[in-house]
Amino acid sequence: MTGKLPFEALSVETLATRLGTNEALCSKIGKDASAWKVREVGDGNLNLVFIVEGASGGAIVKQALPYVRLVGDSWPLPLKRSFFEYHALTRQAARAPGSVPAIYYFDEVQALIIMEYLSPHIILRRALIEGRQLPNIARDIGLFMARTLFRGSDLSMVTKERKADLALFADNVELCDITENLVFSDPYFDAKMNRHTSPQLDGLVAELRADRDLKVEAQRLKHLFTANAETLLHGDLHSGSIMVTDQETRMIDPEFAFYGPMAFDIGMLLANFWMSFFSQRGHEQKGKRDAMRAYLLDVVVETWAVFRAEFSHLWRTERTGMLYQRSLFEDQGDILAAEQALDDVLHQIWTDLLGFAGIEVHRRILGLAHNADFETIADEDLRASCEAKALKFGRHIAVNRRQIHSIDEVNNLAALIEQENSI
Ligand code: SR1
Ligand code: MG
Repeated sequence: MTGKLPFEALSVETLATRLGTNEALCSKIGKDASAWKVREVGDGNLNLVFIVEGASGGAIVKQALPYVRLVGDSWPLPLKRSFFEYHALTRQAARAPGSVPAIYYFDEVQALIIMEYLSPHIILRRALIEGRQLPNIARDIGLFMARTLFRGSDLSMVTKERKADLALFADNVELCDITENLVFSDPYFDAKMNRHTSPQLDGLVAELRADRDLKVEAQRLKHLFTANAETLLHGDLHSGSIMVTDQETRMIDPEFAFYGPMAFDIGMLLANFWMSFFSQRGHEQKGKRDAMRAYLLDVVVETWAVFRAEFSHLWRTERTGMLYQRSLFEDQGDILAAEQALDDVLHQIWTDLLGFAGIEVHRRILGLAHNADFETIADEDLRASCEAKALKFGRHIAVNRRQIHSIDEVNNLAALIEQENSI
């Protein structure tokens, strides 16, 4: 297939014909397209994802559709998200080597990316639902976030290059629009596509939607999201965007990439660990999950610790951008001032990530796009009880984020809410 043909959505039936002469794919999996085995495995909300296996290996073919897959063609969505995903993956590969799948080929017109087939990796969210404790995720994700967020910012980049990149990703308008509405606004009023476990959560949902402090905080965070173009974000860093084995961790799916606040990726990610924590009770039929709950809280602590340590390391060794220049600090012999500035930056990230985390919890329970952690709990009363605890937790950390000073404080709150009988 050449890049000149008009867009056509691939299918299991057509893929081998359309990509049978693609050199990048043939060189990875074998030239005999008639022997290729094709499966469509996309379980996300937006795209087609195929695993293609040939005589000498496998590859992933990911293709954007001109609409939101979850909703259908009543919600058009531009194909150019594939372009942003491709460019985000190349930057992440350079800034955090080994953390994303290798790219073999990109076709802008067909909106498709051919990339490394990660096997035997599975989606992190699935592993956590199954109760699997992965030993390296906190280290790997903490490093990924520190490296991509620091190296994509004015702390590190050449300012002209960063401004050009900012302009490039500023065009990812429709994907930002999804986040702006689905994450920050829709959960807090009866937006058309919202749903929640009903009638069990009706009362609590009404309470949250009438909560003035919460709504103001959500809009402050939305303001931060849209106005603080601090670094190149992954933009959708939840446990469904991470693939794991016991040893390895890879981040995937950065089609929501754009320049935004550092705290967004971190808050969204930690929220997904906390949601996993609150959902464990719904998955306890096959054995107690106390150890899993403890593991998840440890993962939160370690992820934040690794992020801080690596970010601090990069601050001390790679601060070559226009912000907090060494000429003002270290070069004047004032190392302590540089450390004070680092503390200040980390403190701001901390405060904001709690807000983003709280809002992410709410939107996964009240909005359009729910997550499997809760959705796979078949008993609706049990699911609602898990969700109610998560909602309460999310509200507390979003509204009180400026008064919360440590990750242990947040984890203690989660543990206390989990032990409450009344919800
Ligand atoms: C309509 S898209 C809904 C959600 O799916 C993606 O994975 C993002 O999280 C988005 O918010
Ligand atoms: Mg995705």
